[in-house]
Amino acid sequence: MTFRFKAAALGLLALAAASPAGAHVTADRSEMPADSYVRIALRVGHGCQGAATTGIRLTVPSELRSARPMPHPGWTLETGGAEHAGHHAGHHGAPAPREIAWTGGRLEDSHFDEFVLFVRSPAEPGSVITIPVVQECEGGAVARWTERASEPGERVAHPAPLIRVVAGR
Ligand SMILES: [Cu+2]
Repeated sequence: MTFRFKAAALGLLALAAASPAGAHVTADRSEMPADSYVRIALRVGHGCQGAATTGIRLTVPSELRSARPMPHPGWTLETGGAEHAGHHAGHHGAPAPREIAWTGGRLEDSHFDEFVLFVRSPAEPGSVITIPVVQECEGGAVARWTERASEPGERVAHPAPLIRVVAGR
């Protein structure tokens, strides 16, 4: 990793930390230890410009060596595209899904909820993982939390949840 990229990543984390609590779709942690099994909750702080949330779809970053979604009462859980099976087989040989979706529920715009993953982090510290999330809402509205700033201090309208991989214990 180049210094420039590291600096950009640090700037991103500063931005993520500065966003107001409950805003957007964010991760409940800004760091995770390398080479560990880690729980990540994706926090949904509001709907799509007033519309209730009816679906959360995420792309599992290829850096994660496994990812298990927690079922969410009242929502249908689907996983797809076990693309990493060749390189990153999960525990007991189960492949990591490429995509995870919770759909068919209803989360009011004024309410808050968390959608939980249990993942195996990358073997080495130093990177920043992006988890792109698409939020679907009533009436066909969609919010894509998939952007990542390319320069320190750059503001993006719809940032993806970010987690820095740090040295393990
Ligand atoms: Cu927001």
